Amino acid sequence: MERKSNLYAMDFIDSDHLEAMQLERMKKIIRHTYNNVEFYRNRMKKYNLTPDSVKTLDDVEKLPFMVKQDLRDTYPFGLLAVPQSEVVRLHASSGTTGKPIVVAYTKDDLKVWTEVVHRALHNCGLSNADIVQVSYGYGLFTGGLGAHYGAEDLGATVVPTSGGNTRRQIMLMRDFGVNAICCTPSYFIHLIDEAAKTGIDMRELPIRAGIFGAEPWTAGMRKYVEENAGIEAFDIYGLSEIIGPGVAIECPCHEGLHLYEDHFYPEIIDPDTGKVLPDGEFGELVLTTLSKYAMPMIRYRTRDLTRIIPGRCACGRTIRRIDRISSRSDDMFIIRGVNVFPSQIEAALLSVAGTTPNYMITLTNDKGMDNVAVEVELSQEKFNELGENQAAFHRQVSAMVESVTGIRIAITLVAPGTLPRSEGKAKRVIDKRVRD
Ligand code: DLL
Repeated sequence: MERKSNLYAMDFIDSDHLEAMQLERMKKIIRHTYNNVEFYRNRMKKYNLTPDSVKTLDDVEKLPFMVKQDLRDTYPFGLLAVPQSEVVRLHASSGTTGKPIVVAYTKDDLKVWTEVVHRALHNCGLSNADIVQVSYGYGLFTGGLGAHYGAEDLGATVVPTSGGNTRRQIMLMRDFGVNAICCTPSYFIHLIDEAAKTGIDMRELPIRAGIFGAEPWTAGMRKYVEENAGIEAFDIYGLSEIIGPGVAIECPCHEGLHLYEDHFYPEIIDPDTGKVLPDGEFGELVLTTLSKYAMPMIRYRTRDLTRIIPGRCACGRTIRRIDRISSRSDDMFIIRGVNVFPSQIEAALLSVAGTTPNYMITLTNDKGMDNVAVEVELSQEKFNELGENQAAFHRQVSAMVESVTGIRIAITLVAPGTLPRSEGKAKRVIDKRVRD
């Protein structure tokens, strides 16, 4: 009981105490990383920095950024800051070249992760009285296990369905009287549609909350799920590099996402210049992990665009809020919770002989759910060879794209010379998504 009230009290900490805690943790994690990660030490040296260069929180601005490419360059364990014997868990998320990026956790790191997800779910009004279905994928993706341990720590009854097998998910929701679900917003829309097909109206089930994240979603989508399922939808944010889900979450005021600043130090920068921007201005979110020791991230550029919302939330929590994340400053897009880079699609297409580098990716959205379609030109030879009999080749290309990206993508094979050519940089992605 006491642990719990201390835990929740952190959300209401006054800013002096918070900053003192952040600085102490910041200094410790920088020293730890400097001492244990050669890659990071070399980078600091390049800028004539040592751990002693950081004496105040503002000094953090002197430190170099870390980026996703750093994780790729050091794949798989080059950023480990503890001996492998202290690592108890690995997760991974998809990368541009087929190689994932890998993240590692010590036992204590997992406790931090569990704590933030526990706080996040409590923040949404959930408690040990609730039955929580976790339909984020379990496995290398951080969604499933991250939500799972946090919900268990809260004392909720967890139904670990993972993703997929949609009809069974609906049956269990109904039979177990599930009150809350954790999944991607696009999967929840699919659940609503499938339920309707079997004659089940979600509004009549006991489910009252959805903890949705892992991909951008809009106000329109919120309205749709709230109306069609009779639930309250909460936006949860996170990324593997930082910890997984639980970096930030909405409270019942739904005026932005409270960021767990005692564990993740946020900055907003101008993505072009790298300059730190004041609260209220939109830019790229940069995070420093203050209490994660296996693979700390120092000034990690998330590529997610948002702002720190100035002022205090009506719920009384003092930890600051970020705005809903609506877009990214790189070309990664997220389809059904899966991170996809155009270069992955390109690599998959070109690994099948008979396709050409002339392809076009089109992103659309429907009911707030993102979709991707790909057109690719065949080589003249292949085109002639196949004639009307494209089906088998089409299956081959589709299977390759699915195996590289992890999602099924609609592929259209087109005749040579069909797609528009560009005189400058090729425009490979047409984004027709409507954002509200
Ligand atoms: O998606 C972790 C997660 C799991 C978050 C479950 C929330 C719920 P990654 O696969 O590494 O980790 O993808 C991280 O997903 O940089 C954002 O671009 C995007 N993202 C995550 N949550 C949200 C959100 C997980 N609520 C990347 N809104 C991040 C918008 C989000 N984008």
